[in-house]
Amino acid sequence: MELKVKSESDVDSWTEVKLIYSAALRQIQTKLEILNEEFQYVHRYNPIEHIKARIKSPESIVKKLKRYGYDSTIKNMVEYINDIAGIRIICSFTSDIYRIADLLAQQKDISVVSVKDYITYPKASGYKSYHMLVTVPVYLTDKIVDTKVEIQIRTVAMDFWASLEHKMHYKFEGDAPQHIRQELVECSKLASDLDDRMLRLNEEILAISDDKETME
Ligand code: 0O2
Repeated sequence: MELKVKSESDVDSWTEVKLIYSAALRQIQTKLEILNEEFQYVHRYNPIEHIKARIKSPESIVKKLKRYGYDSTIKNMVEYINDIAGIRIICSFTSDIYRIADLLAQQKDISVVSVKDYITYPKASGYKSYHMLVTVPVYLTDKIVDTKVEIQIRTVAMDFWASLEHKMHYKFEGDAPQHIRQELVECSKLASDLDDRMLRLNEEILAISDDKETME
């Protein structure tokens, strides 16, 4: 599977597209690292466990374009594929997810295009995650390109669940046995319960350490 190359310059365009999306990813990644460091300094903890960034492979882009009914051209991929540049932020607690999303949305050079809150409104499969589609300006020698980046923010438990469900989806090509799907829905509930309990425990631990500090 290959992107249709209409002219020699399309090859250059793909290289340029990759360069621009990589630059956009790096910018968001740096912003997140700065926010995380500042958080550590001010609040003495890191809301971000880790970050994964990737550029979607040409094969996956072509597959998605096909699914959407578009020809595999550079123009179509830039216009219709929102997750060429994707970044996944893994947080410890659900409250951190909304905090990070707000902090990103407040940044002057980031424009939020759309938000999908699959945490408040989980998918029927049990999928939970917070998705933001943003644009960030990439400054090139002769132009500024507002570049789309898809940001997924989730807890460690949500990520663990999503990885297994993703594996299942590919293994059974979307036609998984009912009992496995059902078991996954139940696991998603268990993961949510774990997230809620860990959040409550963390708040209790913080409150106790705050009390201790005031007494000292
Ligand atoms: P892959 O293989 O991970 O790249 P859009 O990107 O907006 O055009 P969509 O599907 O409407 O398309 O966007 P949405 O709902 O925000 O989902 C985008 C990505 O979230 C998906 O990318 C998955 O990575 C992830 N995702 C969404 N739903 C599920 C789910 O039920 N289970 C799991 N495990 N992941 C999910 P892709 O391109 O579909 O797949």
